[in-house]
Amino acid sequence: MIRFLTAGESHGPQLTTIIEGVPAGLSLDLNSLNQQMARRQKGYGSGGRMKIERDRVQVTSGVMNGRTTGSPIAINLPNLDYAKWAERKITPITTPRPGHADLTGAVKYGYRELRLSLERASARETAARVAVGAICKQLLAQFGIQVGSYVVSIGDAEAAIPPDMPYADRFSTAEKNDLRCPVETAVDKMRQQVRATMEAKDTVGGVFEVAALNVPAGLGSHVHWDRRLDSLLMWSVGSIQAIKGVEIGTAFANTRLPGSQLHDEIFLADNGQSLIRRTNNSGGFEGGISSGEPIIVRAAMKPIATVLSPRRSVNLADGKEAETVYERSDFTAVPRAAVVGEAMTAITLANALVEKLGGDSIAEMRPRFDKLRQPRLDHLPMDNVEWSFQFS
Ligand code: EPS
Repeated sequence: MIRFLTAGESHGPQLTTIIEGVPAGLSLDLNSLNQQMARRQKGYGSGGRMKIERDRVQVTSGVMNGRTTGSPIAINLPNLDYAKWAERKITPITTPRPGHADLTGAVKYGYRELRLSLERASARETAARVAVGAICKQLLAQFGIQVGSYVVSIGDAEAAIPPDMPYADRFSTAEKNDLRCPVETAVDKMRQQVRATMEAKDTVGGVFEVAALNVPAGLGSHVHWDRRLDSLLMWSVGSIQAIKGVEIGTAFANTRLPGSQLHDEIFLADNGQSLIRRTNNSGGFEGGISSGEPIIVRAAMKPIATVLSPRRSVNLADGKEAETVYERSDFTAVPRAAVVGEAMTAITLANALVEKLGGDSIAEMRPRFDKLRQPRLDHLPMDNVEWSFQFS
């Protein structure tokens, strides 16, 4: 099982991560790992912090001579901003920001200084997730699986993505602009939305989409709630800071269609051997199991809680109603969050693949992958005889 833990405060010395369960023999390309880190740092609407950090992973365990050993992988990510904080006198924060973990964190842990909530709730931690996701992406790539993302909307500015636009084109266009917008003609509209937000001293949320391509059919399971892979994806992507809604495919819009029009009908192709779909309204899942179609995860990010214009709150130090005090932050983080969504999707899918294939090493996984059952007539023989339930 692939699992990971992160530690680290937003303005502390570093983020520390341990990843367990990555099979041995995966050759890790550190440059490509660092490219993933850089992708997360790019995004119009970021605050000053992204000009300070230059995220580069330091791998201190679990990788020898460029290959994973099967041992836990330890990763350090220094916070360059720490140098300033280490010598700073810290002004107390006693007025919780609505929408942030300031108040709820204090209720839960009894903090007498709200910065303690802020430091760990901060989305700085997503840098560690992207490092883990980058390793998982390299694992998935060994089996031809690709995970990409793009921003669907920021505030009211929406990219009208033609339904037949290939995913490769969506990814490559998104990669070329700092809004991660997949449709060139919508980039300016999104930029305008973010600019207006900055001018209004406000913050804005949005929706991003993650697509996983070439995922084999048969990952996940319908037999238990905690093995449904679609649910696990909703959980993992929903755990990203400020994500408040996740859907598989166009789940909410699908509620407006009758079942007869919604469900992806099954056809024969490949000389009558392969079972194929001509639509993917299911977003790549049936019964919590991957169908072999692209896996689509859409996430709604709320506007960031740190708003430049003061919000009404209560100063816990003197018990009086007061306005919030601004801390440097982002105006929007939707383009960057999409990259984090990719990471969480990659981690969840890599775990499902390892579960399906078993194996302590890539070499063991490969032949098992090649033998996976496919949605093909010759892989799915039916008994086709009358039978009866006999439970005892
Ligand atoms: C964040 C606030 C900002 C963001 C930060 C998340 O940091 P700061 O308070 O230092 O200006 O830039 O995100 C990151 C540091 C990052 O690496 O993504 C918050 O409060 O969540």
